[in-house]
Amino acid sequence: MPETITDKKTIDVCFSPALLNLYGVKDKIVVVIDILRATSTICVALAYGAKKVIPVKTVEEAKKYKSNGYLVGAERGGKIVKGFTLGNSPFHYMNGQVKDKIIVLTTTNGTRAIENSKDGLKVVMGSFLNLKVLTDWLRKQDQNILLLCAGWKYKFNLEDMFFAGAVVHHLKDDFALIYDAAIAADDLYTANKGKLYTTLKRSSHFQRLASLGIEKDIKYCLTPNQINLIPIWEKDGLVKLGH
Ligand code: 3SL
Repeated sequence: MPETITDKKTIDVCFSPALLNLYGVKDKIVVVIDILRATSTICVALAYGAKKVIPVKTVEEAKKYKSNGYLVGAERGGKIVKGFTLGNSPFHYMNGQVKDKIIVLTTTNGTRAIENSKDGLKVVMGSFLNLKVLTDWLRKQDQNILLLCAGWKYKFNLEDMFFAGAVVHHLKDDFALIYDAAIAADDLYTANKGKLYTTLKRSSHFQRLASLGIEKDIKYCLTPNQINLIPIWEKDGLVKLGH
């Protein structure tokens, strides 16, 4: 179905931020996907009362915010960056300390993908944690959608494609799949939806996090519909949609 002969809204998937220049974002809703773990953790921080999450690309920027008194999380290679007490685990943001605070976060891939998407018509965060509320909202939007997978250092990641497939799967009656990435993601999800954990177990980032002893984070991030909000970009950071 070539693009020119559909008058339906479209949904497409970009498998790496390195490919983002092939897709215009200005006229699309961009859903940033880094389910392990940045976009899951951002959902958690807002669900536990953070006012805003400001994603920053570099550790240097994060340090500046920290020295100005902000609560700052910093992760590289799956670990908390030296000198910080918060990293990118959703569990770091589940205690009272984030309530009513502005949180600053830098992660290896996720926060960079968010930065790169800022020109999107609307920019929202997707994760299994907020799958239902996200897809219900997206279905009602009258715009084309781009699902941007954060990947790992610009390389393709299976878990982000899997989640993109879940979103496509839930929306494909209302949106046209005009390019093959959306079809491939939907196929991956459809074939494996009952075995999320085992399908992703071989993936490189699952293995990376497991080798750091954080399977608890993986299990939580792969549990659908724990959170009933959508983080959306507004001015300089991510806030709860409709806050
Ligand atoms: O790459 C990222 O942005 C992170 O989500 C990676 S990690 O899960 O914190 O290792």
